Amino acid sequence: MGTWDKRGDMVVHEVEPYNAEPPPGALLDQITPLDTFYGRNHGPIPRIDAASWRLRVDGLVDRPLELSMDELQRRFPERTVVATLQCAGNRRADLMRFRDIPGQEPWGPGATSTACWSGVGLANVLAEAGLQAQAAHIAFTGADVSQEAYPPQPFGASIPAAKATSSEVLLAWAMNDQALPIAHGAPLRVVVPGWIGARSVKWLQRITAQAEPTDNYFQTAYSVLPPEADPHKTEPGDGITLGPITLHCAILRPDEGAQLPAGPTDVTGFAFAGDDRTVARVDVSGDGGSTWIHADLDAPENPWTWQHWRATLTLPAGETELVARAWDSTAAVQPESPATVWNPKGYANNSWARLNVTCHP
Ligand code: MTE
Ligand code: MO
Repeated sequence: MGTWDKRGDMVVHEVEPYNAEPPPGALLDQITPLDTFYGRNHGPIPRIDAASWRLRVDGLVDRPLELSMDELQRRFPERTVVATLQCAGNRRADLMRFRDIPGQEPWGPGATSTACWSGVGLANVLAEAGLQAQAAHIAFTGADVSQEAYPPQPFGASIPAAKATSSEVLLAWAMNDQALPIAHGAPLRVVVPGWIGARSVKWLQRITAQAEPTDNYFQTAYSVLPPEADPHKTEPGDGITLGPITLHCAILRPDEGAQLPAGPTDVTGFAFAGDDRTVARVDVSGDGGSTWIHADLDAPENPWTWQHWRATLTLPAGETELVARAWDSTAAVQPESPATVWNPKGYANNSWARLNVTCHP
């Protein structure tokens, strides 16, 4: 196995920095194996000496901290949370088919995966530092320097203090009961359940409490711009900065382009509501969206984890479009088409999942 220790059938969008997603059929398990978990990187993996590594906590706090891994593990209770990570660029390829998005990776539906994360609650560490009243945002800085930013800078993000002090946000050193792999942010990464992957900063070095969101390049880079905007000539504030994930779903089986016998066909996928919502219903169609049946939907494990679903459709001979759409606990439903949600950087495509199969009599 190479540096990335990934399975052989990953869809690799970029080798350096490594950007790859598993094929949809590999996401049927509730917990994604480490060798299958998607990877999204903006720069080379930083070299960190675990022995001399320290986490700094500073800014608008009463007691700035500097913690070794040993101190983190001894001073705070360990916590485990199952959570789905999802890149904001997931399913960009479907937006690109509607209208091109130059210079961005054509992610399919696999830029998402679920792990069982262990570490300490960010809330506990912030409580130890003593957040001051004006500390409305918590900023994270990683150790990797990205050339995508001008001038090059470490990857960073921030989240509002209200989210940062909720029980589900972790500083994680383990993934699926194993040491966090270097590729996924060792020695320590942030996990912000229900929010876009870009806020879960890997190779964490520093946590800063501040009055405003971070001015790190990647905070506003992950924004939905109006369709007419030129992504190279935008000012901070031109777009909607992404935080909570939007309701979406994916069809995992059958495969795109599959040749199947006509008749009863099992269709499987997942749906994910994002933020602290859950999925309430998934509709599945075997005729391009003319008629629908309700899928059998798994109960939510918690609000931050995908829910798998399955349905049996009776498919006629010939070419057929399978469609799935999810509804969430607020009764919101996914938009029908990529045309509605197209944006210049290709984020947050949550239009109905569609896939073509051919059935023989
Ligand atoms: N953290 C750092 N330091 N550098 C990065 O490039 N990529 C972010 C986030 N955290 C990134 C990062 C993005 S865009 C996503 S979607 C997730 O990490 C991907 O996490 P994974 O590679 O563990 O799947
Ligand atoms: Mo991402």
